[in-house]
Amino acid sequence: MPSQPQGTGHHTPVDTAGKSPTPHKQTDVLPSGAPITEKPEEPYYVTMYSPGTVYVSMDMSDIVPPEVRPKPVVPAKPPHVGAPSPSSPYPPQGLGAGTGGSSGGSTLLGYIGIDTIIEQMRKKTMKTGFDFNIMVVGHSGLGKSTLLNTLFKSQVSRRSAGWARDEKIPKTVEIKAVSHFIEEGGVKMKLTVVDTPGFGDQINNDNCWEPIGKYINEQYEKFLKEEVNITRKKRIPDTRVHCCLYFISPTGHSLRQLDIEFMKHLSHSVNIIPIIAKADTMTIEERQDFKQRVRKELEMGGIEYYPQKEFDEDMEDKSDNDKIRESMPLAVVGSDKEYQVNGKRVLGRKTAWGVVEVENPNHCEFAQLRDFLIRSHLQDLKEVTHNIHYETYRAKRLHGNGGLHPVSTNDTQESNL
Ligand SMILES: Nc1nc2c(ncn2[C@@H]2O[C@H](COP(=O)(O)OP(=O)(O)OP(=O)(O)O)[C@@H](O)[C@H]2O)c(=O)[nH]1
Ligand SMILES: [Mg+2]
Repeated sequence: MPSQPQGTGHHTPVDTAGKSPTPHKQTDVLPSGAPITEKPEEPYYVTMYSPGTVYVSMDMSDIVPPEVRPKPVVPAKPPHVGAPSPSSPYPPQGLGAGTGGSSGGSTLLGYIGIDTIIEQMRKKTMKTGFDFNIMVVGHSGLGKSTLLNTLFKSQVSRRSAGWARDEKIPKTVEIKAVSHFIEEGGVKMKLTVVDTPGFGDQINNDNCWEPIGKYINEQYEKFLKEEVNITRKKRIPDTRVHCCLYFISPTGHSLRQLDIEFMKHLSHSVNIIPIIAKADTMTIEERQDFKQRVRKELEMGGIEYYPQKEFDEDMEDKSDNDKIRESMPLAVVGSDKEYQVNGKRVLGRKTAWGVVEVENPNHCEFAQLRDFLIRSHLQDLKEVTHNIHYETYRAKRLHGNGGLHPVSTNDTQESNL
């Protein structure tokens, strides 16, 4: 496993580009009220790791040793911090400028305004937007395409294949990445979903992970090529897969050899999140037993999945992630059909004995998966992709290439394992 490169984790990237994206066309509205827009012909790219990124160290003791620190010079923190105006009575202060004293935000330095960095970053990010690339992989018919639609409460997978709303989702036959523009609460996101054909259908299923591994590495290669270009784009288009949802068949027995092979081969190239598909086909007890067995098998096989223990940054991180790891693999149900339950419209699967509600935590763990993926770990998934998986690929690639020479397109490495 690669060691975490220096300078990661404790630094906060600040995008210096800050250019507004081109306006986009609105085509649909999510049930949650978030409009979805699609504009494949003129993609807008956002990356948190663009060239020109400045890393801001938050620890002032790095900058000024205590013995040479000047006396506090700045007045106490003004009452309306966050949006300094040109007419502000508190002009920007450099360390060591002027004289005088105060007992402001810091007893030593007075108020400098460091806490406004967060607001500045928020504004930039609101302008530039986010991108997130998610892939689904697993045996055929496990509900991969369906879950993509469920996750983003939209017809993302259907749209990608060009189906109408009421048609049955067809079998996926090729790796297909489609981008969508989602806006919620003023925050823009370019979401790319990568749907893959189910594997396990072939007579010989050996190496069926290869096309997926190749796709993942091709995205790293594209990014690397942009990085080593003499004239670089202001923002490198980021098509790297930030998260791979791996669907496990709800057999109740054990993992298939294919599952183990896939995860073993790709867990060092991409963030794999194993999930149990079609959880509505198991009883609560079967589900718990199966989850436990799968965890044990993954451990015995030495298979790392996200969130990887070795990348926990501190005790708080560890304790949060331990809880997640203990509940893995989450058992989910997917559906893009809505039903009326207790006067509310919910996504669910209608059976003869009632509706299995996708977002009801008593029915399955879909809501937990969604919260984990989007509401708590989205940024971390991107950071681990960039700082660990991409870095490993990049180091091997450049090393193998004898230094920082531009690399040829046809020269993508098969694997960065
Ligand atoms: N019981 C149950 N059925 C599901 C669930 N999710 C999807 N299905 C059904 O399973 C069938 C296959 O769903 P897809 O989403 O096409 O599966 P897939 O994994 O994309 O299949 P491939 O494209 O062939 O790899 C459809 O009939 C879905 O309605 C689920 O959570 N529970
Ligand atoms: Mg499919």
